[in-house]
Amino acid sequence: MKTPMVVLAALAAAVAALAAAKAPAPTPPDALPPAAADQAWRLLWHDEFDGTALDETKWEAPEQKRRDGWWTRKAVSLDGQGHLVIRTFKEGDRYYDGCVRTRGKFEHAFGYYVARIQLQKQPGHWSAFWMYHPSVGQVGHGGMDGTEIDIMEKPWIDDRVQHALHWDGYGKAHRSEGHVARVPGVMEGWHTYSLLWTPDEYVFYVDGKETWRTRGGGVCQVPLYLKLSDELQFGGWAGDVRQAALPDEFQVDYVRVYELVDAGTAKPVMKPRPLAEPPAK
Ligand SMILES: [Ca+2]
Repeated sequence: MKTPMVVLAALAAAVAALAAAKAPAPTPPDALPPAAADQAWRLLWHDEFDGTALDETKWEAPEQKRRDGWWTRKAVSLDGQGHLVIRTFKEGDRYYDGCVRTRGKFEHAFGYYVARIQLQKQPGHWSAFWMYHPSVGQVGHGGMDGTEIDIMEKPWIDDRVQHALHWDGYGKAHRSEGHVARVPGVMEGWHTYSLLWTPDEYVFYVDGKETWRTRGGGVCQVPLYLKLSDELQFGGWAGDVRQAALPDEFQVDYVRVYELVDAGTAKPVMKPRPLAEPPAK
């Protein structure tokens, strides 16, 4: 029995190496966190936003009222130069913006999640790169059974970037943790926003530099889907969109998800921990 298993393992490793060699490395390359000697990062899912139409095998663009505006598919486009564009605009009496999400198409736990984004210019609305699943609404087990992970929220048109976690729903049991990082120059040009999510902790980065590390909520152990969204309000967190010179937009160069695998077998190494109640305060 021993020899075939060894042969199979070697074959699996060879196939994994071949697959890795065949897939062109995305550009620009990502500064991935260091992996252990016997482990490697594998690109699991990505969209480079090439072409002229949103890839609907990967994303859906919901249409609904959202805060003081409306999410519309008309706000979501590809520019033909490799970028997703999410616009904020006024038409008639209504303010519109957009959202894309991988609900039901790509849902995953753990790994390294990165998006390269050029932010909006105007006040009154906020861009965000985040992860969500309705399991966030489950009260109990802290955030282990579902956590909203806000990798980047940008309600301010200055150097501040927010990272945040929300769990146990959004009602009385709601809990959250957040951190505001200062990133000089973040409003200009392209920047990456990323998350290392392991079963034990979250590490947040801007431009590959660590900005926050936490175990908030006990760390989510279940899959979440990806969201890129804009939200607007008539006064509030980001200000008043009625004061903004519209249209405005933010752009996304790519979203990539890497998983940590065994360098020999190419099998994922990060496994969920059993759910537990958070310690009593
Ligand atoms: Ca919970």
